[in-house]
Amino acid sequence: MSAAEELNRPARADLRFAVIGAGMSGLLAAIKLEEAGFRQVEIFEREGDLGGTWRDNTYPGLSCDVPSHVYRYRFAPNPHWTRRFSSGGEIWQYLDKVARDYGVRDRIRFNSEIVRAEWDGAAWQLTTKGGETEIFDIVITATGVLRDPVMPDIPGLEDFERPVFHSARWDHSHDWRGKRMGLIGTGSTAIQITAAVAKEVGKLSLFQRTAQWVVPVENPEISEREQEALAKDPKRMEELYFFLADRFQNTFARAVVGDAEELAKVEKACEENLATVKDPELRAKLTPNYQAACKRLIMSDTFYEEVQRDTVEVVTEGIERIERNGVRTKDGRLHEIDLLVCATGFEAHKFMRPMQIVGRDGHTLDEEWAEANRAYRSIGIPGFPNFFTIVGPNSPIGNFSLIMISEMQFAYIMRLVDRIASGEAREIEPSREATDRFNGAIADAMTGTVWVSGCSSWYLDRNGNPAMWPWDFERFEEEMAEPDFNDFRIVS
Ligand code: N01
Repeated sequence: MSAAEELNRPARADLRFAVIGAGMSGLLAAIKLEEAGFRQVEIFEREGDLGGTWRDNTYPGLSCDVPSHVYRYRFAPNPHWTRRFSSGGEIWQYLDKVARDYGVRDRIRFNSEIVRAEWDGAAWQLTTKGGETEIFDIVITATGVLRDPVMPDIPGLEDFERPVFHSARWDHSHDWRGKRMGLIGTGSTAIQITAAVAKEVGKLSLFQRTAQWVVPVENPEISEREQEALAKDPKRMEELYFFLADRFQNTFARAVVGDAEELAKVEKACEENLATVKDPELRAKLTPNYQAACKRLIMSDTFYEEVQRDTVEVVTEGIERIERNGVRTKDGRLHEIDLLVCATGFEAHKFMRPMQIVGRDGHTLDEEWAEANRAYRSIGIPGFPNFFTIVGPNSPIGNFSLIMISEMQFAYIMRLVDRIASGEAREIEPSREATDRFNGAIADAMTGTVWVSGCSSWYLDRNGNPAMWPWDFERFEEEMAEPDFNDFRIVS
């Protein structure tokens, strides 16, 4: 360690950190903790590789619907994105490169699922699936949101004798080209798959339970010349970052939290896009009966074009059951298929569970969240000292670049960690009163959002409340700028 680093070392650089998860936000935490001078940082990853959602999802057509030049770490600009919205593979490569460049990859403990975390009155005892235990002063969970796939609860699924898999576990050993594919679901994933496979599939039966609004967003290539120009001009990349962030924050992100004018623009764009479907019968099938952006809005400028191909049939009749060789719909028809893909979403409200988490006085997270997942500003939970969460409940997951959100949340967490590192606090956790106040304000503000305008979506928790951020970006920036230490229970 250099003399300067030595001087900047926090008083308690020997603090032991556990970072749980090596996806986008876990990598961020590991890199930033190291940068802050902490040397005892263990990164636990359940799977055999890093990258979280960008590792798990490899389906045809996968891309991110946040522009790449803002879907990156602030500290690691990438001039080489090849499209405005890059492919999933490219994003995974970016994360992998950042992890290597910052020396984190080699330190990740892969295939190390943490099954239990227990506060023993002074520290956290973590237990891996293999039964090993280790002690840490601070735990940071970065376990993601759309992590555990949900297979549809349709009778007969186990009887299907041909390849069947979830979209987030795509089995590339089966070539779908020229085959009859069944695709259940019409969320962002299924729409991207449809747009990608329609041209080459033998036949695609798209089983749609609910129609979706689709806003057309172009995805042009970024030429090599442009990439080189960006590489030579970091300032331009920085300007691009802020330009894109600003556009996102002031259009779509405002539309969903009560800006009627912006929402009207989104609705108009969706309606005009839908009007490009020529066949009135197909158009009627694809017409949603709820307000645009109530469900997560889908961005695609190719879906309507591709779904009109002769190779695609949109099946709106409900599914009765799955049989040996196909899907039987309620009208008695058997849709024979060679390969079935379930793009049926994720368990979006589990957060760090099924990990068992036992906080102060034996109080468990399952007890704490028995009625609803309530955190303080998404990052902490009363009764769970020195335990912090990136992208916890009510994070702005659908409205902005999630990387930017993680960075802001992590910077906030670091302000709390500083208190512990400086020796001012031994334990820090949000107070119950502050957490209740925060969740009360969230509940009040939710009534003005589009998510409660009458549709079902993965945004809604088991009580029907959106687990989202109901305010604009400025409010998020304000809340993340500086912890109000009056809102915390601090033991010194
Ligand atoms: O999952 P979903 P997803 N029988 O939960 C249907 C992000 N993402 O993987 O609407 C029949 O949205 C279900 O029907 P219904 C993005 O945030 C981003 O597509 O409930 N159908 C629905 O159509 C996104 O929102 C990107 O009636 C069943 C679908 O399955 C989130 O991930 C790309 C069913 C599930 O849709 C999740 O998207 C991909 C059943 N039993 C994903 N069960 C981009 O960046 C469920 N469905 C572009």
